Amino acid sequence: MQGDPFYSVRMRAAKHNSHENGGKHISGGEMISTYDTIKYAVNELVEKAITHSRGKPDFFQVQVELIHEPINLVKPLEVQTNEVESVECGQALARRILENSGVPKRIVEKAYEVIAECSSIRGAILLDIQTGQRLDNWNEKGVRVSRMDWLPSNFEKWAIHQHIPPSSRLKEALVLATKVCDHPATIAELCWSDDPDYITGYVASKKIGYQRITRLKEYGDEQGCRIFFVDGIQNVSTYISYLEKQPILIQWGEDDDR
Ligand code: PML
Ligand code: MG
Ligand code: MG
Ligand code: MG
Repeated sequence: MQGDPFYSVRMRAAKHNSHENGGKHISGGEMISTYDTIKYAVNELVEKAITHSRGKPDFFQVQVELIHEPINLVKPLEVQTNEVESVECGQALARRILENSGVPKRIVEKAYEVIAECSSIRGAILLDIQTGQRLDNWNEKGVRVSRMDWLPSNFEKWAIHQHIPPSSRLKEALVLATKVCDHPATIAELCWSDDPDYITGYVASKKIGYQRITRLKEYGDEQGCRIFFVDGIQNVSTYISYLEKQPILIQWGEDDDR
């Protein structure tokens, strides 16, 4: 995009100490802003940090950084909501959708073993669908996808058109999934929230879109999950650098849905 410069505005909040000193992760957030709207973006992220269901943070950081790279405009993934009656049905559906997206069954099983082992990871896990190996080896940290947003007016237009309530949670998750799935090495993503009061999660892929599943865990559970299933990665650090550094704005037009 040409014209005014853009800034990445990001936040992370923790309790009982900073993340790097073993604190409990409370919340994170990503926005892209022009200079004129930086103070609103910072405000929104501070609001998110201090009103979170995982607790009151005693450490948080907001970082503002000029974006030098050109920003890619990407269409949002198609969204579908799958209503399920129980966590068991939801998890069974998630496994089926992963397989339909091209993740072999044994790798899906492997992913659930990894989830059980990495209960307090705050970023995403990268799993190779050929070998079942975890490609990020940052343990508790995982990979943080950054530099992405969806301008409010365009998001609201999209939400009205889709008859979907315009929640910021859906927006943030769909922005992230769209960025991650736009990379050719991403086969699928599996995610559910670490917030105790939010039980809807999703499986996303370029092939099947953003498939919301209304129950992937029980209320009160603070264990979340975010796994990127990847294939054919020659250079892990180039892939991670895309996730962390490539700036992306989601942009939707009515014509995209015809
Ligand atoms: C999160 O809260 O961090 C992830 C939320 C995933 C699901 C969002 C939705 O589609 O409702
Ligand atoms: Mg950012
Ligand atoms: Mg959360
Ligand atoms: Mg579309």
